[in-house]
Amino acid sequence: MGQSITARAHTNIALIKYWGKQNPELIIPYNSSLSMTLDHFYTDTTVRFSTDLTADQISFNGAIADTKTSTQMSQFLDLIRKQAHLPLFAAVETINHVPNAAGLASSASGYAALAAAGSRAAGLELNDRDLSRLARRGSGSATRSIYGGFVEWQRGTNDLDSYAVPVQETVDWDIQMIAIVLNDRQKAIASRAGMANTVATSPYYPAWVETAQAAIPAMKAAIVKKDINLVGQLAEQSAMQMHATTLSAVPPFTYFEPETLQAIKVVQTLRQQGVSCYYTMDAGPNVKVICTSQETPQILAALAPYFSPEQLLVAKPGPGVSYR
Ligand code: 2P0
Repeated sequence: MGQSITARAHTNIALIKYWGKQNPELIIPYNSSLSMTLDHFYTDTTVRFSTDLTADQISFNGAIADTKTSTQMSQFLDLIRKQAHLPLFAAVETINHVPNAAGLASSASGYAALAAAGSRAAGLELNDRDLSRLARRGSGSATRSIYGGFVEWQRGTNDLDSYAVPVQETVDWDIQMIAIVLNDRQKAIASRAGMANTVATSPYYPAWVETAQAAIPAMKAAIVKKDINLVGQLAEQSAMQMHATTLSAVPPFTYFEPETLQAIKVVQTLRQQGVSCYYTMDAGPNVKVICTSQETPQILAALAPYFSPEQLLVAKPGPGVSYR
């Protein structure tokens, strides 16, 4: 019986978005991305390889995982088995401390935690760079969840040189996010299919790659300056430029819903009143507000007429992977 290892990884929200793969099998992106890891939302995953098992046993929050999830996770475990020369099945228990359907990517924290617990349980001692490369094979956004604070996923061109690096691991200035959970319906278009369609058909896609790459050094400079307004402006631009590529895809599609625009309007109005707040959104309708903790009460009050307290989740910058 192998050792049982538990790892914790936190989810992250991209400020400069990842959108599109130059290599879908290895998950090598067309553009670098830059994110903030969140404190409140994380995944705890326990992995044990065992001679007693005749198949991988995978559970989520205490229940057996569905076939699609189990298959994806088993394929990911195959990468670890191959690297460790370990021909054993694994028992995997995952507890997601990401509120149900919060519109926060649980694949980011999920695959980062699975990479960390799985590799260690298999006897591999990976450094953070190799852990980031491994997590990348599960889900692109997981590449960044190895580190805390602000993190850059350097796109690279192949399996060896596409990984995340810390930009600012300890965030000692006032920046946080309010996640506005607009609805918990299943996404109409999964991000994986959405980005593939965009890469293949949007005439704006080459411009997306160029502008996203140019935004990375600008965002890093804004983080070094601890300039919330510059960080927010650049993040907002990146999000809307990404969403413009979906509108220009053939056939066109969008993740916007009416409530998305309602939330954006509240943020814009607050900003006109002098509040430093900016919006971003991912492959779903939910809006995340980038702001200071100081102004958060005022922003929550402005959102209150439209959204219930349960729909408004506040998160500060969080840490990288740890072992329990
Ligand atoms: C991001 N998103 O940078 C971007 C912005 C959504 C929009 O990464 O196919 O689950 O597993 O690599 O990482 C969500 O997509 O996609 C995502 P795969 P992933 O956070």
